[in-house]
Amino acid sequence: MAHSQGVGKVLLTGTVSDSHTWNLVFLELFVEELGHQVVNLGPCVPDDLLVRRCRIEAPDLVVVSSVNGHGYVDGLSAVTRLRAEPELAGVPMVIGGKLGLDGRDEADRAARLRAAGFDAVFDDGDLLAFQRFLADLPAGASTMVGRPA
Ligand code: B12
Repeated sequence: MAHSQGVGKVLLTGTVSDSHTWNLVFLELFVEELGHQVVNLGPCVPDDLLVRRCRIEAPDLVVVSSVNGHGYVDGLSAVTRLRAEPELAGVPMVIGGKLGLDGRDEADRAARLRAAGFDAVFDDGDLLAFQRFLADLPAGASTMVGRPA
């Protein structure tokens, strides 16, 4: 597999209601294989904890994974909370996995997730598209205040 240039630190997280873990293990290995450093917060991460860890870790990218069918609702809550913090408003953030239960209104829900602040939505967990997104992300893309040069 061709390695993209590392973007730096990737913060990987499950959503607040989602207890699945193998998706996170897989993604951690996948992203590391592409040359990036990964901080894996694990499953069932509340929005406040995500915000706290973003402040501490200063990630270059936040990756949200959800497969339990509540990804749209949980993801909307997480991105709204993160974007409300001025110093985190510019951190690139993506979501993917199996985001809904019924497969209805997927395009509409993905558009709402983007409108709320996600930079990309990978429903059905499109790993090739995700790999392309990582390769295209400029190093130090985040605009966090206080980030070392
Ligand atoms: C194992 C499993 C469990 C185990 C989890 C154990 C563990 N430690 O993780 C247990 C038994 C605990 C469990 C519980 C539940 N589960 Co479950 N589970 C599964 C199962 C069989 C496999 C999941 C797995 O580990 N896959 C292996 C990993 C590596 O693959 P993955 O999860 O698909 O992730 C891949 C992609 O989605 C993608 N991806 C994921 N996230 C992201 C993010 C980005 C950015 C990108 C690009 C890609 C990406 O990359 C991954 C690798 O390819 C699936 C069915 C299936 N065959 O997929 C159901 C499944 C995920 N579970 C399901 C459900 C509904 C539940 C429960 C709600 C059941 C219940 N009523 O209690 C609970 C969830 C409770 C909760 N609070 O979250 C549903 C979800 C339905 C949906 N989304 O439409 C599924 C699909 C089963 C089904 N067909 O109904 N589950």
